[in-house]
Amino acid sequence: MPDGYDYLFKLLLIGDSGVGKSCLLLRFAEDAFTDSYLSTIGVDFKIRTIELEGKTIKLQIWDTAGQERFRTIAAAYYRGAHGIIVVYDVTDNDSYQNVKGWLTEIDKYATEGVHKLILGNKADLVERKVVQFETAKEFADQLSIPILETSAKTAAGVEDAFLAMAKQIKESVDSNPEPSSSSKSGPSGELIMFLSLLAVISFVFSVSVAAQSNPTVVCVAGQCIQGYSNITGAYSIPSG
Ligand SMILES: Nc1nc2c(ncn2[C@@H]2O[C@H](COP(=O)(O)OP(=O)(O)O)[C@@H](O)[C@H]2O)c(=O)[nH]1
Ligand SMILES: [Mg+2]
Repeated sequence: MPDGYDYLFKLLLIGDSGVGKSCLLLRFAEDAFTDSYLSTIGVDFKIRTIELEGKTIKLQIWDTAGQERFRTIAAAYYRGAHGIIVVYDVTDNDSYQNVKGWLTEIDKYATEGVHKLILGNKADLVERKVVQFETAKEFADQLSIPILETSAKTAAGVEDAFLAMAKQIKESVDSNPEPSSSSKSGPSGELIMFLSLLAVISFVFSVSVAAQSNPTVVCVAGQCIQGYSNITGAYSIPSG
């Protein structure tokens, strides 16, 4: 058992800004709550180890910033996640309407077969509630995505939500044993980085070779273009 655990699952929290992602993480990882906004810059993570069905599961939970400008940062984290939790605020209909958009982001960036969970947070604000659970549940059922209501403030449902996600992932890992429980299908981020770097190096190399003789043809990854090197050695592609 590596480092005292049987499984390592990476989870990701996404959803609009202000729905309570950081508070949910704080509640689950440290059993604490704050009334102030927790400013999240890009991504941040917390770890909590749980016991489930006699096994020790280490949950590494990544928190993202919901702002549009950070979406590209978050995208890289979708790929490594075993489970993604989409959070909306039950007092904010826009945040619920945007769940669809967040699910699209998952389809775009996450590994196929990633486990999903929708959470309607701030369930303690009963008087201000505008998104009814039945409505949200109907939507989630159509997509076969589990849904729960939580309150990071009172802690209601929070433990259940993360445990449900861990259970879902464990069942799937147990029924499809992979070389490592924490491995995912598809190339790793590191491999993609390495291949991109290789492509850049080979391009720079081809261009510098091309600069020696002009005009010439440069081929990168099977794509060939004809161009001319100018006096400074910079490479230019002829127009037309
Ligand atoms: N009443 C209530 N307020 C909450 C709850 N969760 C978060 N908040 C408040 O909502 C605001 C935004 O929370 P935060 O976790 O920073 O949202 P994030 O942008 O999604 O990470 C803060 O003022 C929190 O105190 C909750 O369950 N109930
Ligand atoms: Mg936050």
